[in-house]
Amino acid sequence: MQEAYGRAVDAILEREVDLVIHSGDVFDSVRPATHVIIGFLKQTARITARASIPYLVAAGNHETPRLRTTTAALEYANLVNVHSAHGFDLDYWSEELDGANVGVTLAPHGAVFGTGAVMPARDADVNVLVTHGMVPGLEAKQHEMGEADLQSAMISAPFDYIALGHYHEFHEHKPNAFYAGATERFGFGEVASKPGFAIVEFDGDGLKSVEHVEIEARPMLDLEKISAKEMDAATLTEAVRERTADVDLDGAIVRLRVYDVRRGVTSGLDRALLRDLQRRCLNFSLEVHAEELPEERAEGPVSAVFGALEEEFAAFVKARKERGELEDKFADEFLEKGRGYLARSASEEGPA
Ligand SMILES: [Mn+2]
Repeated sequence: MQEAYGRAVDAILEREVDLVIHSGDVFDSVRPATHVIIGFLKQTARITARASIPYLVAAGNHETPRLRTTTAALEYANLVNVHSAHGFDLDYWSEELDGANVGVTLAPHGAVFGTGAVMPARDADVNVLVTHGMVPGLEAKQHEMGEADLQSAMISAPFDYIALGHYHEFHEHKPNAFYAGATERFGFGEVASKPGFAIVEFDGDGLKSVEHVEIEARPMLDLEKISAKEMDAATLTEAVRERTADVDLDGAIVRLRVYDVRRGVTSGLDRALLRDLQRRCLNFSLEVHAEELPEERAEGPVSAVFGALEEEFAAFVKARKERGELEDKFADEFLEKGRGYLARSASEEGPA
């Protein structure tokens, strides 16, 4: 993730922008690992400290503490002159940039609930709103626990531009409201995504243009699944070799799923072949499943990585019930209890 962010910073510096806005989920948790924080600060300092470009962040759902007393990791960003809004209130920033008074209203995840209409500042020449969540009507395959639905009252105020965060794709919601998209792909469900950021230009009449700038993403390959029903270790080794033979694996994130694998077969796989694959790929994962090759669903090879958690859980229980691993009565109770816990955890993460 750090590498992708560094490439985004390279591209941003090349474009000689006047202001950088991050619309949230800088970090994927309230307490990110130290090397993740350091990596972010190092790259961000190239924009703020070295190039003296102002940098604003409105926190997303992942990095917003549930308790007001918890310090958010985004607080560190202030050390490299980032203006970050990661609390539970709206924030306003303004500065004279290139002869125009630019006013930016930051509505972080913690301030989205309970905030109704937000109005542009009267004395700004260019008015921008930054917020994080799902816009109404967005048919997303990506759903997460604790995400916020943005109220249309908030995002229909007459801002020159609304910078939206949360959805990983570059997406136009309205002519003046866009998701910039993520700088990295986060799972096999996003194989087709184009990571990058948005360059937004203004002139005397307001918004002039919005352009998606792609950054180089590491290749992500989901190889054709193998059904190993009739295979012993030697034939499965050959099948893996065949699947990976004519593919450009170097530096890629690669997944190969094998189904119907009989007991003891994987321990006999050719270790040298696996080591070679792991060496060539940035990440090679051989997923071994004892169950049968699932039938492809109509929507294609979209993985469950970003499926709604509740759906995933229900599918998990259903599959085990059908295979006889769970007794019917227990499965139904388990499902109901689990759903209850999920709902409770979602509401605890919400407005409270
Ligand atoms: Mn988010």
